Amino acid sequence: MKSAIAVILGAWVAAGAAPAQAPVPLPPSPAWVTISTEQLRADFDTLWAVSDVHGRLEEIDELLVAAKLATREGEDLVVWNRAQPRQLVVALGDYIDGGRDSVGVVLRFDQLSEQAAAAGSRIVALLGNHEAAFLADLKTADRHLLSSAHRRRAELGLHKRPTAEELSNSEFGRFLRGLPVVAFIGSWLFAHSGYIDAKDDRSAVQGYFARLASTWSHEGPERYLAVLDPQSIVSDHNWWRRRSRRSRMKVRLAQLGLDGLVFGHDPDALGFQDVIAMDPDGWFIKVDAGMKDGGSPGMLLRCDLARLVRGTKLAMTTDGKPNCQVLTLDGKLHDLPR
Ligand SMILES: [Mn+2]
Repeated sequence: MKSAIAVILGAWVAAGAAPAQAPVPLPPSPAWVTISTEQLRADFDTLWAVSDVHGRLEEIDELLVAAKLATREGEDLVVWNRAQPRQLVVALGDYIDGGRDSVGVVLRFDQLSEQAAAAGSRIVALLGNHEAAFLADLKTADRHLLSSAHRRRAELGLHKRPTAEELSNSEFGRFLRGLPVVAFIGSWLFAHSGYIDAKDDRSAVQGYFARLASTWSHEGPERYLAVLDPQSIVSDHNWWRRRSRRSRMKVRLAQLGLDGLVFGHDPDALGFQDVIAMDPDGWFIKVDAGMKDGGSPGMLLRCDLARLVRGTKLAMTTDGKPNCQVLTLDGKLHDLPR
């Protein structure tokens, strides 16, 4: 017969007093960036996210200036604000296609990433399906992308009317080929679509990411073809529509020690059109604000790390209230809709 102490001890362990499973037991890979909660707390004060800028250079410049992440040094020159250290900005992909300056947007993130790193901040730029489509098959480059390359030819070191291949071999292509697919930041996953197409058990979820890393170890078009699969973590649309899928996503995230997902890709995700929003349970934040078709002039997710960090985890809410806010072009902060 079990002693009373063993029963109490069993209940205590089951209640979660056992040592927590280490979050994200995944080996390093160029397919992802990992920033632990400890590292977050040591290096940053603010976590920002933006998604689906889609060639809208003027809008993203204005937003970054409104957020004081960048300053304007001329009509077409925006640089990282060196007076604002300890900022972590996650860009969730789809820099190109839509607005008229796709190449300008990519070069802006490229330059700002370097300037931010030199000034005690960091930009983590992730891959979107539009970049993957270009890198998988240069023939998909449309005339808007190529005319944006033509206008930016001096910066790219290219001659008049560059081809998609020349664009791919320029700094534009070099930056895009360096983009990882996902970021594990604290206890949250960041990815363009975010959908994890795996069974719910721990080994299936770990195997899913092991396969992604193995695909990513081969450079070349096949890695981009893989993430263009309609069920991939970069390309899946509308997974968030069904409650059953949302609950299974929570299970899969929990298998990695995670408790949140930040994603873009669908401007109507979670039932909110063209605004950054959170689901009522506080597990998902969608960042696509519909810049592609001009649904909004864009907005930034802003999270104060002092509010967010709880031990080794990040908390989306405090007493049911969202911990992050939304910054609009006028520089004002708003409550996150849910
Ligand atoms: Mn997309």
